[in-house]
Amino acid sequence: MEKQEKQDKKKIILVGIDKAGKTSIVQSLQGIRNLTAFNSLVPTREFNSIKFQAMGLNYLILDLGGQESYRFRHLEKFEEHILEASKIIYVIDILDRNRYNLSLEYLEKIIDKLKNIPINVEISIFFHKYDPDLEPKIEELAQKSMKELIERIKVIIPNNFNYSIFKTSIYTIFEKSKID
Ligand SMILES: Nc1nc2c(ncn2[C@@H]2O[C@H](COP(=O)(O)OP(=O)(O)OP(=O)(O)O)[C@@H](O)[C@H]2O)c(=O)[nH]1
Ligand SMILES: [Mg+2]
Repeated sequence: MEKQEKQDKKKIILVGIDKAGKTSIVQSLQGIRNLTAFNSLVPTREFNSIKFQAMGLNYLILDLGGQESYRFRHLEKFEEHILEASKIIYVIDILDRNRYNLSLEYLEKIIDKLKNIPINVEISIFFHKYDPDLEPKIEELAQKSMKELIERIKVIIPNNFNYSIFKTSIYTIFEKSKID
């Protein structure tokens, strides 16, 4: 049972291979909507820990750098990272088909770690960069990829784990109105 006083504090772990879009998602959650900021992002070194408030909740987000050299270290320290976390978000770049295998291998390693940690953590999987304005051909490919990925993820994550899959994009809330 979760303690009452902990309910206003949420720790979230963001993980996935490099360039998946994790840091962009954090900026987006923080309300940074400046396109230049997204474009000038550099790979996260080691990890970033970000605190912010939204809708009356205090969030602590651990954004784990996804470059190869960090991935190994994060796995080694996973017990530490996951401590008191209520959610893990695993980010997969839906447009990066060539690296699906790599991304799923990393996901599998994380799930293996979780199997040995007695913690009840929600898992969200983001099929990210599913932008609202994808070209029809790319969109069609993305649809197919999603189905394939969902099947593969079912094999990786045991049935008794609590997980959900989402399509995401940092551009989703972008709106334009015709004024002339
Ligand atoms: N089209 C598109 N590009 C995105 C989206 N989110 C992020 N990007 C781009 O993806 C690239 C990588 O984004 P980052 O947020 O730095 O990726 P990361 O997962 O933090 O990478 P590491 O820190 O190396 O692990 C950047 O050029 C972003 O602009 C999205 O929703 N759609
Ligand atoms: Mg990053």
